[in-house]
Amino acid sequence: MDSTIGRRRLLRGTVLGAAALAMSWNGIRVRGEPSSPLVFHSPDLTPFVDELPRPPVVSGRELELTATTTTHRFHRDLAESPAMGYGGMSYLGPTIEHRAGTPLTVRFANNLGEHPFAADIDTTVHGVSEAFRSAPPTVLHLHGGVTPPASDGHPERLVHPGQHAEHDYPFPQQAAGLWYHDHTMGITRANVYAGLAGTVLLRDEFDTGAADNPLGLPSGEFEVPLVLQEKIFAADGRQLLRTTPVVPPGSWEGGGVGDVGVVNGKVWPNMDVARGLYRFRALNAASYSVWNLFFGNRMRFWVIGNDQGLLDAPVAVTELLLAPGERVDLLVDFSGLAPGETVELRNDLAPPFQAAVLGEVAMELFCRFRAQDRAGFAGPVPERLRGGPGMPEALPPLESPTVIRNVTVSQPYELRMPPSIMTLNNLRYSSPEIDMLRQGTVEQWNIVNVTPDPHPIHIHLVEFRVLDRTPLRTIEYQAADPQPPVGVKWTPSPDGFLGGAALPAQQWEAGWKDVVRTDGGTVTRIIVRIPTAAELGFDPDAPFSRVAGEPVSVTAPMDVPSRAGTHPVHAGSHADDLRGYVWHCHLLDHEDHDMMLRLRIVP
Ligand SMILES: [Cu+2]
Repeated sequence: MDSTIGRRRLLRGTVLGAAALAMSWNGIRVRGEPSSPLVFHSPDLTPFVDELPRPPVVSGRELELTATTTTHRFHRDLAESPAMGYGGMSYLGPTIEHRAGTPLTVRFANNLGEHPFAADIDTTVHGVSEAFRSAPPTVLHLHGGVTPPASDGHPERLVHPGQHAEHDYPFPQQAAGLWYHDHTMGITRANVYAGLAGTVLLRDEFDTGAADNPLGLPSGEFEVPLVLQEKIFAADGRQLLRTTPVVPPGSWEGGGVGDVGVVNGKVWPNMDVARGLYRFRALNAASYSVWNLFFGNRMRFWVIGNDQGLLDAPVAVTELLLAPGERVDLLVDFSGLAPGETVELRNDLAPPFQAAVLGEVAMELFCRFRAQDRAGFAGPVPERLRGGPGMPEALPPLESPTVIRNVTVSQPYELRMPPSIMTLNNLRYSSPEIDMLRQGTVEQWNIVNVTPDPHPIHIHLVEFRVLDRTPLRTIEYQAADPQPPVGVKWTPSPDGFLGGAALPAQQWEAGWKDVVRTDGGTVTRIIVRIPTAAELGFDPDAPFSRVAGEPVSVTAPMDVPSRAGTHPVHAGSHADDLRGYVWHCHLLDHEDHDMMLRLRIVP
């Protein structure tokens, strides 16, 4: 069993770990089959007893958004759980609806009390201090927003309890389903899991969201955001951040799957639907799991858009893979159901190696739709969405890259659970080797994933297109240029180590993206367009203060409470001002430690 326990954890946690193992079995009932003694399990819960909530919609040029600690009931038969929410909600946040190209200012405030996962915070992780337990900082990131650096929600620009930050969003981009969530250095996984996430529906003159929209898409009650997550609950109703007793309390886990589906904040909810077409804006807001989504009756549905906007035309599918951070814009036709007939949204993708070795299994159910008598939206599935009259321009062909950038996704050689650290380019977050992307260029990123597991890679500010995925002869690749100790950049070219034919991007992932699923042992190629300051309307390389609410070039006090970067291994970024953006794995445990690097968009 030693080989499955983190050595770093073992040294200081053997006794604690054994105690946790024993206590977990007294306190938590096992739910269903199969079950593993190495995984926590939710109590038995009856599905479909709660109605699917629809988050309230807010809009306007100036919004206030406050993060608060709350209690939230996830299921009729569960007691209330400590949680976090935005904008007065007990969990998640309101849906922000906004017109692209019009500025939005969000006054973001931190009103958080003691962290619901205070005992689970790992202060050995980069940037995390003891104070985060009682007075958690938070950072607001608008995922997919084309946002000036000072407003992007840089993970080091912490907003502490009692503080606020102004975020300016010019949105020089097209209609898309974006989302906002916490991005705090080292505790993003805890803050998002607690509830700090919400949907943004960005509109434009084509995708207006109104009933008379020129694309003929369902709107109003027939357009529904689905914030999809999975969780584990304790018998007392508390949501559990931990997934396994193998890792002692207070230690970074590296990620694990849940055993119940949560949609818009409720466990396995029901939604009564009219017998017609619906538009679902689905988001994988989970910490760790990639899902293969499908309907229980295997009915066909249509993908009309993904992360950054609409596809040229709807793509009919019966299932699709959705990784954390990714969004899909779906049309689902319930007109074939008889009144009272039901169909579930399901998943059947088994968890990856790292979770499967603990006995973790797929979380198979999200929610149920029950057909009403009434007919609903009667319009057909549109034939085209782009490139015709009253439509946005067709997606442009892929541009030829002028820069080839090899990046690696890896964990150190070791047989342990969890790994001691996850890395991009074999570097820590604090590495001074910052990727410089030159404005106006087109880059091809060869994302070389040498782990056995999928990792969704998200790049802030830019949009990209997915080219293809090619199997990598991983062992030979690593043998030819062995991975040095963490901290030494390691990005060998995959040329000469490809192990098969390139699999082109799926038709439904052909549009503009900001997250790409990179599979284990695979080279994923994306084409990244680096925007210019003129195109953006702002300087993407402008420095900004690390202290929210203060101007650039203040003499930043070195005694800011809970100041990041105190860990001796990680103390690498102590400049007063910040600059640029980040790119990272969107598995939240991974981005916390340390699968996140800084990047700059330079002239
Ligand atoms: Cu990852």
